[in-house]
Amino acid sequence: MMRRYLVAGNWKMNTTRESGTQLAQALVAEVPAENPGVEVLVCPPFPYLTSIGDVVNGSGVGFGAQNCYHEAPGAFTGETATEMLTDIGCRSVILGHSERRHILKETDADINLKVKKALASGLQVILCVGELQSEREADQTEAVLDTQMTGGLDGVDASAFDQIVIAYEPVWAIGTGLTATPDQAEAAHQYLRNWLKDKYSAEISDATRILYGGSVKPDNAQELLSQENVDGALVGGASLKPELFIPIIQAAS
Ligand code: G2H
Repeated sequence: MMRRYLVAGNWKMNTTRESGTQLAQALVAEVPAENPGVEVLVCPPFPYLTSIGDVVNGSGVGFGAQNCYHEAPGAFTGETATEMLTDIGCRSVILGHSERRHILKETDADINLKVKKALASGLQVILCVGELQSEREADQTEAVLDTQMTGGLDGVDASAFDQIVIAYEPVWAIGTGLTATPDQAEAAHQYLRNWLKDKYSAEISDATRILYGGSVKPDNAQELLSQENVDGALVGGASLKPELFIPIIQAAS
């Protein structure tokens, strides 16, 4: 099965209104409006979602959020409802990123509530999973991925999988300059694809995109993306510079 690549930029808590606008404009100028081989997405911080959404509107670049809350709009100070995201034309949300798991202490149960709410609102969910260095060294990588997949997708019906993307992000490779070798990435992606087959179906396993994230750069993108089970990249630091992000998109094209 041919899976369409997805290259998503996770801007994290970076950019200003002006620098984010310039970055989005540079991408819009380079990314073809029709790009059947690769879907391109940027995920700016919440305050800039609307303005970046305006910049990319009608282009080949989509925009997504980096988080959401699981409740409907109401008295939840400081949170952002999925209804607000869809209201501004946002079509995707990153959930379960390791920075939210490890710094903000989100649990698999928290993430699962958000996953189900985002799916119910029609958003594409990029569910991040990945092991710590200590877990890899203890040979626990597959056990960690199993726990995070099982917890994050608890109660999620097979019919929702056209909205689900998995991102494998080994925590030890995030923002550290360390990258999983193509073989290490491929092995984890293969595990995740088999997991989907065992828990859901061969069709879902074949069709679901599994992205790699963790210090993806122009010089390692090609080799990572050429692995059979790597269907794109979730890019942090290198997504903040057009001269780095555009070659990564081109490597997927
Ligand atoms: C992993 C990745 C993007 P970076 O967090 O989600 O960031 O490419 O900076 O390692």
